[in-house]
Amino acid sequence: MRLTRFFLPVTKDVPADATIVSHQLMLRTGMIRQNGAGIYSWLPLGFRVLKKIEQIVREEMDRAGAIELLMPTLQQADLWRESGRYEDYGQEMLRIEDRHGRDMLYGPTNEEMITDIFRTYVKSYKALPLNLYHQQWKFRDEVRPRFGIMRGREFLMKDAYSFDLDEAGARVSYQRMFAAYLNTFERLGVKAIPMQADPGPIGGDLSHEFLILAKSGESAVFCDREVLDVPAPGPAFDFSDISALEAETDKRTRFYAATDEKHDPSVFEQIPEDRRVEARGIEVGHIFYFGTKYSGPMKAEVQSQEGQLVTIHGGSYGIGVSRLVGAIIEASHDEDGIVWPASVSPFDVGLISMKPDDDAVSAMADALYDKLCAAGKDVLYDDSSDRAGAKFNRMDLIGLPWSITIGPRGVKSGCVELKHRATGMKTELSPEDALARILEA
Ligand code: P5A
Repeated sequence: MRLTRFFLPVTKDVPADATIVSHQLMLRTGMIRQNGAGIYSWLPLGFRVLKKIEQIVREEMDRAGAIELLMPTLQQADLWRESGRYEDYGQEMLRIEDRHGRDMLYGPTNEEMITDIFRTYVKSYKALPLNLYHQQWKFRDEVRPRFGIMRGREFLMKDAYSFDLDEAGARVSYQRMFAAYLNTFERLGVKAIPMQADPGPIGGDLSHEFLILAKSGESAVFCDREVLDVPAPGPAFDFSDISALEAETDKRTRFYAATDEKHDPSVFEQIPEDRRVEARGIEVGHIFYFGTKYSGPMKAEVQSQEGQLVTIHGGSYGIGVSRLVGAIIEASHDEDGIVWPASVSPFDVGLISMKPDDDAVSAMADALYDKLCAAGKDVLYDDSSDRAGAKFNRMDLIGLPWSITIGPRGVKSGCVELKHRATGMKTELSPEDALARILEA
């Protein structure tokens, strides 16, 4: 993508209510545009990151055996009357009336709708376990939308829903998502720690939040330092191995880790002092086991092997896909701007032409641009006539993992400058070697 053909409204103007660094950087780099309180447009740079995260989440859900579908944003109030949540949800629910006077709502979550789909089609134990998920926009009329997309009113969530014959099966499904989340966050380049959590309006008796440690986090968290060092299960993990699933969960849950709502100082103080971590965290995922909370009142029943009608046991599993864009920036930036983990970066490489009006420089830059693209890399090619300093600052601000600079001096010596954003390391080398270095990274 040539910068002169792209839409990248970089700006210095940041409103005073942008108090945290990720919000400021997303506005400065032209990733998002606020359209109303807690409501944002995703401009091209931000949209690219959102799509990358969505795709990694999708691949890891699929790997764990969940099946993707898509439910609408608007829902009928009647479904929520069946579960009893229509009244309970209160003012966070955006209620709408259609032209026929029917009560509708903009979905804040989809437990009722997926339970309705399930009960319509699934009648036998043979279809279980089943896990269905989608990635869809939600609306919650938050009292205090803040921190940009981090606590929005409209936000993108991945929500998965599991269906099992009994509690034992449902706990395995829960552990499967637990392990899948660890792999997902690992691939997104962040460390998210599972912590005991309060189920809130979703309900149930078993719930974990996944939190990224960051100073700007909304939750106070308390944990044993050891939990930070447990590695993710990894891509070779067998999600059908029930004892391995249990072991993965136990490896973490045996260490103390809780958000303030569940914090028990008397247990925390038994941890050796040098291992006690008191920090703040951003909640990027939340998983729940709620048994028959929805299947009971909504009569989601299947026939068991013995021919009996059994009410299914359910769980739901959320990831804050749009919140993750901000959370990743909170965890990965420096004084010059964003430092994207390679897996979610909006482009893989920035290519800076120092003198686009010089034919020799352009020829060298164009040739390298073509080679990088042919090798499957997404390149942002700065072919603008801006000053050198402005070009470098902008490239650092948007934080692509690699940048390559080509100027008249390099044309003479046959060299380009390769810069690694995370370490700041710069190397002079031939265009071929720069390409090879990027491809092997
Ligand atoms: C789980 C999936 C649920 O809604 N129902 C379906 C369950 N859980 S949750 O914890 O309430 O939300 C899941 C994740 O969504 C993100 N999130 C938000 N992101 C941005 N702005 C918001 N206002 C917001 N509210 C929730 C969080 O990452 C949360 O973990």
